[in-house]
Amino acid sequence: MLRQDVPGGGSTEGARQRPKLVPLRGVPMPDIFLENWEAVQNFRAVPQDIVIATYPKAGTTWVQEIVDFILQDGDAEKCRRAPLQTRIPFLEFSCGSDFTAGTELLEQMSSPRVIKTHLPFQLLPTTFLEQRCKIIYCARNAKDNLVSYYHFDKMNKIQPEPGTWHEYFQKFLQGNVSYGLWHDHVLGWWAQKDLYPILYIFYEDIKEDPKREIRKMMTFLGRDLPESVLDAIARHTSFQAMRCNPMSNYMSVPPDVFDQTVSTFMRKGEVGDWKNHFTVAQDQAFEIDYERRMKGSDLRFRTELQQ
Ligand code: PPS
Repeated sequence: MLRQDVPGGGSTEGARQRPKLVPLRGVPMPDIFLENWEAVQNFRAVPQDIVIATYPKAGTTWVQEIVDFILQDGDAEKCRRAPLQTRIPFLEFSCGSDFTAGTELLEQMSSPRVIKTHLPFQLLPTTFLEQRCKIIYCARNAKDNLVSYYHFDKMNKIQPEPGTWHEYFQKFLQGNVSYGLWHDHVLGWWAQKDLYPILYIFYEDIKEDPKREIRKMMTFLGRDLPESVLDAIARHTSFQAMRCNPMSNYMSVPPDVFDQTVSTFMRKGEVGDWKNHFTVAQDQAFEIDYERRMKGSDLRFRTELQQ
């Protein structure tokens, strides 16, 4: 297996020790990611770089695939050239010496590079802002985001042990998960969206009308594709299509990293799955906390879509 064919490469042997969370300027981060932090901080962007930024589990993979399709003029064969994690490296990813760090993969790439990050705005290397790189930020409603993150942390061995659903629910509300509080993340990026070339989009909007949102991304990226190509991109990037596509479903990642027998990466892809997880008491606690943390902001989310 090629080193680059798994997130950053890697071996398939041995039991993996889950990382611990360590604060980085107040934001909890997996300790293994911090081993390469100097290279992340010193990363040199160029104006043609395109950044896809998200809180984890907010629709990153979906937007990555859409952006690659736009840049490849809707050519499905070209988008199958490599797994997504190789086509669009994960900036701050680092996982020991047998894995290729995100910064290393990016150094080997030619322009235009597309870069994935989960960093909150205040931790994004300023080079991206200085170079006025285009940034697409995708946000997802907190309830579904939490549910998706819980299932992911169960299967992803390079995340801390999530514990029970009840324990994870508390951790999420306390911001005691990788990348910290969801609320700080979405608000932090929202506050900057008019100061830099940032397109702020929502998972629920893509779900509601994929073609409309694909067109929005295309226009933001300065491309112009015919309607028939937009239709094809919407088809190729549907949940069903991406779930069956080995270049986008992360099945190329060895099971000691992503144990997809526990939960598949492409799990449900729905709006409103939180209703199958939240108890009434949890929902009440969540709403009280949400109101307090989001107070004063005009940022609005939808936790369900009209049928
Ligand atoms: S990661 O690990 O942070 O990059 O994960 P991320 O890609 O942000 O989020 C994964 C969730 O997005 C869902 N997903 C999709 N939903 C709808 N349509 C498409 N095409 C799609 N691709 C990925 C994926 O299923 C995860 O959500 P859940 O709710 O867990 O299913």
